[in-house]
Amino acid sequence: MTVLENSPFVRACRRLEAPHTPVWFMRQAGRSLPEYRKIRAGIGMLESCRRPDLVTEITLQPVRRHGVDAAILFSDIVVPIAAAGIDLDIVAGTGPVVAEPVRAESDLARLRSITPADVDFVAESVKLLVAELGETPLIGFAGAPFTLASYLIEGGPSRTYLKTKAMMYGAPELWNALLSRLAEITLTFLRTQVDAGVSAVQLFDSWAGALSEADYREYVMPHSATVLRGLRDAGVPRIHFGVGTAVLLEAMGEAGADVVGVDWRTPLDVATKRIGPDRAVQGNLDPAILFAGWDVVEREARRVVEQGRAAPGHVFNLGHGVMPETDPDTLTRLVALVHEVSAR
Ligand code: 1CP
Repeated sequence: MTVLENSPFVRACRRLEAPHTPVWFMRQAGRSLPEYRKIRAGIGMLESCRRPDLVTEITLQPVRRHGVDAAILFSDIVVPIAAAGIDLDIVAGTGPVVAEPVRAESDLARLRSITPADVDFVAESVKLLVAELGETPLIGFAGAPFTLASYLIEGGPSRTYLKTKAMMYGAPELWNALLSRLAEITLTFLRTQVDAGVSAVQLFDSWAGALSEADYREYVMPHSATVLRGLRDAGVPRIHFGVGTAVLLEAMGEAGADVVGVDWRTPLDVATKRIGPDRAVQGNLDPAILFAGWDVVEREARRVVEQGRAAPGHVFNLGHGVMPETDPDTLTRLVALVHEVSAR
């Protein structure tokens, strides 16, 4: 095992005292960085995810620039489903687009199981990164079954998840067959990353906030639990994140998480009461705050650090990903501020 147990990030995930509140940002690698735009010029998103030299360089860029406490593997949630045989592309300015959406029983055959060999480029990237990163932990990640299913069923990004919900409520057998297959693929994808040396994993159920708690518990949670509980003995902290999940926080913890990601709508002290004493929290500065001027950023970041003290462990992050238009210097300054105001 190569889990960096003594790093502030892993210690906070495990609810142990850390020298300062660790900080990293969802989407810290990406279009906010000029060095990212330069290296990606003319290379498709999926292709860059499959090239370990590019993955390594892009993952390291925000670590060098901002001094964050963790790196996150440069990849995308649809990488394993492309490896499973689904014809898809990641279209600039849009996101994942699936050529033939999954709508019927007969479509399930196009979603095969995967073996670690199908995503060998990910294992190779992780090994290169672990060697380069030294004392900085690397976070592996995957999309959760519900969020992946939403892209497969809708065929691309959606605001309403109409077709997704129609299948979930109207064809529960097909729904459960699809989500079971996705859970199995996701578990293989995350195990491959753990075996290659990541120090933590994050399961992104970005769009689960579209559901009520009762429906989340009935139709989604069992499949996310297959993934998270399947990693119980993997030895790495498991982070479980979604957007707009105020009413789901307790269930998302129960699904088998060590750390629950919280968006900006729920203060961390309130979130902690819901999640309970057995799990750490991650979050939750509104990414839009970064556009309001430094005085506001400082005030709000101090508030997040303060409210995070109510939790048994706190990893500072944004409430969702870095917007592409963000000034990277603001992020660098924010990392230094969080370290300074939280130093013990
Ligand atoms: O060409 C580009 O630069 C396209 C933009 C881009 C990037 C940089 C996409 C398309 N994906 C990524 C990388 C990515 N995706 C990372 C990198 C690691 C890091 O955080 O630094 C991660 C963690 C993801 C995960 C991801 N992809 C999620 C979950 C996180 C979240 O933001 O909620 C989701 C929902 C996706 C789908 C996706 N891929 C890309 C886009 C624009 C989207 C969202 C589309 C939509 O709104 O539905």
